[in-house]
Amino acid sequence: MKQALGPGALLLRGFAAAADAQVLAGLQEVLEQAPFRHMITPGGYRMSVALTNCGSLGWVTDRTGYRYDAADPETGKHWPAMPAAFLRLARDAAAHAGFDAFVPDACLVNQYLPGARLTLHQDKNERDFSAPIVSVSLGVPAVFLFGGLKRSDRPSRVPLEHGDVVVWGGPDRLRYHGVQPLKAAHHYLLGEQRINLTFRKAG
Ligand code: MD3
Ligand code: FE
Repeated sequence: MKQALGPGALLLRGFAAAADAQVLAGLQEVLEQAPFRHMITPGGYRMSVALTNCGSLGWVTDRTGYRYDAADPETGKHWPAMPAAFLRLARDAAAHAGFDAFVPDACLVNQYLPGARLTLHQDKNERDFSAPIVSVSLGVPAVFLFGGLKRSDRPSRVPLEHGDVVVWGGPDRLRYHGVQPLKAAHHYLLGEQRINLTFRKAG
């Protein structure tokens, strides 16, 4: 089922559910090479969300700022390759939203445990804002905050559940967004965690 969240934001409820086992197998391979870790923001705070990356570029933050980097700062090695099941899912979801031939070069994997959250922010470290962003939610449900072009615009609340996919593009690409603190719950495949895969064309 397709639901428009804005002129360029399409929610595909349950789109990833059929492929969840393949996606989670791909995630295990990524985590063996690049485990979840808590990064430090430029302001000096430890993120409550733990993260890792796969693909040729990964999103990283430290005291010097936010950026995309080909290397994992923990090891100095390249990020793991994007699993085939990840690429397929991102490409198929983008195509359903009208973006043909979406080939992401970066997949940020966020891990939320109870209490973890993402404060309102914009994604603007990418080179090309014309490419969409595809976001895949797995595990424990969360409340997504979808704001406006100003931080002060009151966000709407969108519940996101296991298998939900959102494709963001065009006029909604620079909207503020965040995730409310995760409520404790259990998911039969993922236990206490929520995982979000965010596919981007970053380079
Ligand atoms: C709306 N992650 O890592 S991506 C992030 O659930 C991030 O972990 C969210 O925001 C999460 O930066 C979901 C959803 C997303 C991404 C880009 C957007 C929503 C967006 C750009 C514009 C508007
Ligand atoms: Fe974001």
